[in-house]
Amino acid sequence: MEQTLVLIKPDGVQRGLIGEVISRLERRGLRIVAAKFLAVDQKLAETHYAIHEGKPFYEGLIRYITSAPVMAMVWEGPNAVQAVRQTMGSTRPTEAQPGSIRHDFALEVGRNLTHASDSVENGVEEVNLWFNTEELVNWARSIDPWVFE
Ligand code: D4T
Repeated sequence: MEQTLVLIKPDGVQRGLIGEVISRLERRGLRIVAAKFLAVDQKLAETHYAIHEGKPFYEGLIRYITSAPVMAMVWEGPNAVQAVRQTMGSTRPTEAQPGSIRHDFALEVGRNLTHASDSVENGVEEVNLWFNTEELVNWARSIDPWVFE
């Protein structure tokens, strides 16, 4: 089953939106596999955002993600990467579709509430970066046949 990493970033945590984000992913039909609430250290932040090193927003991005705790989760489902990105909305909240999380709760790209893996390959890599194998729960939901075709 396809898996994706979801982060509720410091602004989402501070604004009390953990429940809202989880609720939307649950309602969509995605299945939660792992979750932990943690303070992100400099090393994890730099590894996670290594691709953006050198860009003008990089320093601010590292300060932001390490500024308060985050809720890190793994979600799975058919086309989980695409489904979760759609539920989050475009990176720039003012370009996000109405009904998406970033449209409904955010205004600025540097305070866009959540992170979600942007490809299946990055999903695998990011899940391995943020979680140990034993933290991933392999389970079947009783409603799975009503959500997964
Ligand atoms: P994340 O990785 O946080 O889910 O965001 P996206 O996958 O949607 O977008 P991204 O990798 O292009 O950007 C990573 C992160 O950097 C912030 N950012 C981005 C910023 O502060 N200013 C910018 O101009 C851009 C492009 C927001 C998300």
